[in-house]
Amino acid sequence: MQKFPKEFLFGGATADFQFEGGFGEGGRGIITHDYVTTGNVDTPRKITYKLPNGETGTADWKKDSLPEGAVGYFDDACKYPSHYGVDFYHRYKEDIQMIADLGMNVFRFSICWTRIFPTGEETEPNQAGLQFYGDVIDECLKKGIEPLITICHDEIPETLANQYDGWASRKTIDAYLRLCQTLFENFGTKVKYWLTFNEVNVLKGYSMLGTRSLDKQTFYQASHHIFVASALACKLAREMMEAPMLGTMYALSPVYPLTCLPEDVFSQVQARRKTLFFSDVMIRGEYPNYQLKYFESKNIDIEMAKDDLAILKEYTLDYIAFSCYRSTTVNKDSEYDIMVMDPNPHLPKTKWNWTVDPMSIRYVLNEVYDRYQVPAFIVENGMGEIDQWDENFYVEDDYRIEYLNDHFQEISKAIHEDGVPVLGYTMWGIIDLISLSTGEMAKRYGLIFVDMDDFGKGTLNRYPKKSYHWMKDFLDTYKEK
Ligand code: BGP
Repeated sequence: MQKFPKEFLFGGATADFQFEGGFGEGGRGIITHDYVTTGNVDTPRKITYKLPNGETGTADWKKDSLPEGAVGYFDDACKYPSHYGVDFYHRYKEDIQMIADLGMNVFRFSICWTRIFPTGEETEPNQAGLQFYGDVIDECLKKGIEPLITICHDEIPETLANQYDGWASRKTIDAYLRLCQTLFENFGTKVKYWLTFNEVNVLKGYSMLGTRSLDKQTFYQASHHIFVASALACKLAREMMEAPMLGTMYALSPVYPLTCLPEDVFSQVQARRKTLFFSDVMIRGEYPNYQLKYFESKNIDIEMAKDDLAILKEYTLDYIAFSCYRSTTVNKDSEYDIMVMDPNPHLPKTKWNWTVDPMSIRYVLNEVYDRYQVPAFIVENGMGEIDQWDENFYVEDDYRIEYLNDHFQEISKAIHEDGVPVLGYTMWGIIDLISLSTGEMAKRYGLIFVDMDDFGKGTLNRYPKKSYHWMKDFLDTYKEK
């Protein structure tokens, strides 16, 4: 394998509500994810809600919309994973040290919006929240680690969701920009790499967008507001910081045609556009024709303010960031949904049906560079598995080592054989954390084992896995000094 360049950023990635804990501490307000209960592959996660007439119920947070007027609420009998995370809030020094000891030079984490603005509506930020993230940033810099900040990772303050229907309202743009301005003001001299949003192409419903309805009109209207918010964040960043790098993160695990039947191949083009539409708007700076035709055919009418299109055109992103875990297939009869797996007879799968496809990462790197000619940053990739540990909490995760090694080879080829400019790689959940899709702890991605189970029980102590030692050697050998 050809070596990764000296300036290549190699590190780990996390998200606040899956990792931080510290619920209710330091004046943190409630985010929509705080209402989502735990679950696993067999019992999908639920949102608990309350109706104006006092009735209560639960809804599947992936598939159902909440009934009219429903808002999230807490029920003591349920487990809420975001409330405990894996306690990064109290253990950040130890965690950052373990990452630094690997020889890594970047750490991706996200800001909990309500640590900074507890309801999203305040005009003055919460100092305790700023202090916490300031301390995390300083700790990273002290250890030679570049902080990579996701400003908004799939969450929204509950107040903005309940009062305004979240991103369905333009009011949320203003609230988001207040957050950006505060972050740039406080951390602008220390942080260069920013992500305006996480997986912006697969945000859905109450827990992620703060919207109660899942219909297409609401979804695309909310997405439009996010596009404008992100573009205005770029504008602000360039006014307030010296040479910031602004990206947005997209879920880009690729889709392949199931066969070479021309209809299957064209289905793939159409399926991929459902994903690339988002980066087309935010990097090329305009709504593509295929999407305008789609809106027309579905009677979707996006309400825009006078300057919106000009703003999108002018303030585009500096780089494309993406997650890539697996690949799926599509055929002429598929109802394509990026989250639904169509089988690929050539690839093995994990327990969660995620295919293992190292070449997918080279494929995506080439695809996005051909399309946009901006640098790429792989900010999520990794293998979620059920680990077994011995009495010393040692995990022999050879499957993860193989997965990572195979993916790194493909990234190296994209850099050295294809000439794609790749800024870096942050592996997802470098320290075991809670799964987004199922709320489980059992789906572990880390190089570092965390002693906690699906019900929040355990010491939360950290232990290096076999893959931790492997990664240290790998970076020592394959990263230019
Ligand atoms: C991405 C999210 C992450 C993360 C990851 C793995 O979609 O950005 O927050 O969790 O996927 O998914 P999961 O946790 O469901 O295994």
